[in-house]
Parts: sequence; C-alpha cells; structure tokens
Amino acid sequence: MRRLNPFANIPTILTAEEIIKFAHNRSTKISMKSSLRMKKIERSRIREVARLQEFTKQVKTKLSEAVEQFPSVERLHPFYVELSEILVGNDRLKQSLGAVYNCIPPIDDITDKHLQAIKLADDFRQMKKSRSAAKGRISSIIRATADNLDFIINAKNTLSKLPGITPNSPTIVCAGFPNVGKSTLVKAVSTAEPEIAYYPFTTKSVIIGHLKVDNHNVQIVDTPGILDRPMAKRNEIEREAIAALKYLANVIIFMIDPSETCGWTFDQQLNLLNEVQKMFPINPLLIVLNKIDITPVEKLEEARKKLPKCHEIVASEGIGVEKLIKKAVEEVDLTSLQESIDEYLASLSE
Ligand SMILES: Nc1nc2c(ncn2[C@@H]2O[C@H](COP(=O)(O)OP(=O)(O)O)[C@@H](O)[C@H]2O)c(=O)[nH]1
Ligand SMILES: [Mg+2]
Repeated sequence: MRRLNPFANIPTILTAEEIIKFAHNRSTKISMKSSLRMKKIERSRIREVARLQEFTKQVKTKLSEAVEQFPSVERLHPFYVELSEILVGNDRLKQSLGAVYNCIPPIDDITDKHLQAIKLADDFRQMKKSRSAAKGRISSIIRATADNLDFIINAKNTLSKLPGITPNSPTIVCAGFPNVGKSTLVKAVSTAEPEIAYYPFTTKSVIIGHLKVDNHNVQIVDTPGILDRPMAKRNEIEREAIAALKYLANVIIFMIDPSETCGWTFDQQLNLLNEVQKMFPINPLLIVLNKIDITPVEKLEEARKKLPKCHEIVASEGIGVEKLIKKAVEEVDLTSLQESIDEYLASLSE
C-alpha cells in the first residue's frame, strides 16, 4: 500500500553556509595523481582546475537537489495543496524554489570564466587567486539566496509532519464533541497499528486507523481538537485547516452521545452537527448515536425522533460498529474515487 505524505521523503536540504562548507571540504580533498614527469606548474594547473570544478559540482548538486526533490505544488493531492498554502504559502514557496534554481546559471558562468583564467595563468599564485575568487563569488551567490534556502528547509520540516494519507483508500473522518467515543470507535475497528500524525493548529495528534472492508483498505481518522468544538471559537486559519479535510474525508461519521455523559447536552451536539454539515456540504455524513448502553430510554427515544436516520452503536463493546463501517464505505463512491486517483497518479508520471 502506498502511503503518501509527499514531503516525507525529501532528503536533507542544506543551508547556504552548509552548502559552502560542504563544497569547500570536498574541493580541498581533491588530490590529483598527475605524472611526476609533468612540470610542477602544469600539475598545479590541473589541481586548481579540478578543485574549482569539484566545488562547483557540489554546490550545484546541493542546490538542484533542494529544488528538484521538493514536490511541485501542481502535482500535489489537493489536501496537501491546501495545507501547504495555509502553513507555508504556495506562492512564496514557488518563489524560493525558483530563486534557488536560478542561482545555477551564474554559477556556471563564473566557473567557466575562472577556469579559463586558470588555464591561461602562467604562475601558481595567479591560478590559486582565480580559484579562490571564483569560490568567493559563487559563495556570495549562495549567501544571497540563504533566506530562500531557509524558507525551503522550514517548509519541508513543517510539511513533512503532516499525516500521510493513502490516496487510493476510502477515508472515514470522525467528528463530534470530546468524550463522545470517537477514539473508542477508531480503536475498535482498526486492525493495523494506528498512525499518529501532526495536524496544523491543534495541539493534539490525529490518529489514523487502518482496516479492511471487503477488499478495500480503509482509513479511519480521529481528529481530536479539530471537529470537536464550535467553529465560532476558531480563527480563520484554523477554519481553513479544517476545511482541507474535505479533500480527505470520503465520508464523515458524526458521533453523538445521547447519554450526555460526555459533558455536552444533546442540543449542543446537534448545533455542532449543523456546523459540520455546513462546513462539509459535499461529503457524505453519517450520524451515529453512541453509548446507547447507558442512555436512559426516554433520552434515546427523543434522540431517535430528532435524528430518524441515525445509526446506533456501543463503541466500547464493539456493538454495531462493523455494520456502521460497512455503511460508511457504501457511502463512498468508489468508482469516482478510483477515477480521481487514476487521474492523480497519471499526473504524477507526466
Ligand atoms: N458506556 C459507554 N462508554 C463509552 C462508549 N464509547 C466510549 N465510551 C467511553 O467514553 C469515554 C470517552 O471516549 P473516547 O473514545 O475517549 O471519546 P473521544 O474524546 O470522542 O475520542 C471513555 O471513557 C470511553 O470508555 C460506549 O459505547 N458506552
Ligand atoms: Mg479521542
């Protein structure tokens, strides 16, 4: 199964000073095995040329790796595009990547000119001077783009912590107030070890459970601190981060605790349900009454009256959960999910 946080496997990106130091170390380690019959000055020339070439090669490799190994925004799953926009800003990111890449042609120019000078020089001191002048000028170019490299490094660090999603699996997202039983449900149905991942603007981690329904790998995502309190208490950025879940949730399970032992009244829970429905108008949503084992009959009757189409479970006992998950997966339009995945994968290999 292909798990996908497109930012998770970017190799280390070096800062400007690290690149300079790394390339310098490599270039000074170069020792040329030249024939002893050769004149000393020619041996020096070969060595100076090789050192400058090595310096340039290492610098260029580090710069282009930073850019090329960073996934391009156009090819990201919309879930990550949205989060990358909120967390780092896609325009600024593109700008920084472009700026780093644009350092390469002038570095080539400087290298060519100074290699020429080394080739024409007629004493050792002149050669050495040309080599260090080239390194100095190249280092200045890299230092001038230090902010861009720092920006890319920070972006990588932030984005690599996002949850890895499997784009070809139906994804169920759990919502509802704290203590209604969301984590209990996720634990009850997950067969593989759940993953724990960071989600922006919450202090808690999201938990992604994995299970199999018929032949499908299904993910179930518990989002503590995200879809568990009224939106009025959120700032704009938090709301956007929550809205990004619309790309992830093929179906939402909204859990209600009619026993009210969670500490929230039934009506408060209905209000949150309304908000979540407004926030995710497109995503299919199942309403679930949990803890019906400890809900007084009259409260249960009232809940059923107000929510005639809801499902009923006892998450802590695993009662009704299998049927619920089956229903949830039925809500997912698997054909169109497969089509959008095919499209997405095709765009990756373009
Ligand atoms: N009686 C009863 N307790 C439950 C049920 N499901 C969850 N709980 C309990 O409710 C509490 C909160 O559950 P939890 O899954 O942590 O809620 P979350 O905050 O929504 O993730 C825990 O003490 C659970 O054991 C249930 O179906 N019946
Ligand atoms: Mg929980």
